Amino acid sequence: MAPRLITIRPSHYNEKARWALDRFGVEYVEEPWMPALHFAGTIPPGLRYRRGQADRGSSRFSTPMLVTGDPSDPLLTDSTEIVRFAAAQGGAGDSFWSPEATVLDRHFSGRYGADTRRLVYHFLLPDTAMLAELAFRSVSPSQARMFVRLTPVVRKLLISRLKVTPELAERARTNIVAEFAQISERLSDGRRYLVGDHFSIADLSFAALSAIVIGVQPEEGYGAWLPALDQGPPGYGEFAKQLRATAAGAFVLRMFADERTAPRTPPRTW
Ligand SMILES: N[C@@H](CCC(=O)N[C@@H](CS)C(=O)NCC(=O)O)C(=O)O
Repeated sequence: MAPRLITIRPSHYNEKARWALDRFGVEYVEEPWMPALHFAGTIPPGLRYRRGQADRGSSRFSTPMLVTGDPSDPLLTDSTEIVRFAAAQGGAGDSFWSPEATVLDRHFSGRYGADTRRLVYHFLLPDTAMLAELAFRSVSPSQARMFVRLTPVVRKLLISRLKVTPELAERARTNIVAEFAQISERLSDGRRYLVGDHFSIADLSFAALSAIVIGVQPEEGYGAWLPALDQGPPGYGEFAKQLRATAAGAFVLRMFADERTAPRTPPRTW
């Protein structure tokens, strides 16, 4: 049986895993969820295989989770672990995991990924109609209807769990702008990739974890649906355009255009 990838469909950590599985040609079946409802998908394998670890920004039952079907390593519960699994299957060379690229991945997957998520939640959570569209474009109609009914509760839960306050969202915005300035500076010598002259985990990680603040569209390569820049709440589109105008923003879009193999499960039409 093909591995099962349990996701919060629009999430950037999930895009990181999906990108690697698609790129390295691993067959899998995605089981998409909306936030909070994902526990119905992740708790059974998490308990069964006694895996999963909470960290500052996620629970023990966070996504992505990959049920591999391999008795020696049946459940992978972290995006970088899933990239490792995919890269090993696809025979990625050592340059994909150079020490420098690995350190950058750890950095992007830590506070940076939490900052991009917090800011996007800050933009989107007040917009009930947008959340409904996101649900119907991400998961089955019955799950989306349940998400719509539960939106007030899920919104409260996310705000308190992920500390989506105006002050911390503002701090996240400042951090993201600083990160983009640093990456733009790194690219200013004309290099095509963040480390060396090959695509590595650093490029994949930075592009995937930045995609939600840049609003990368499915036709630009994102493996799920995100609101269009002129459709989402104003702050979302304006900030995305500001970032797209930087060298780091152009780099993210180029990584999706050149290095993102088509996703196995295309985004839904509504
Ligand atoms: N370190 C984890 C973080 C993943 C993460 O934060 N996942 C979020 C989606 S954006 C999640 O599933 N949150 C729900 C939860 O923690 O239960 C990874 O890289 O896989």
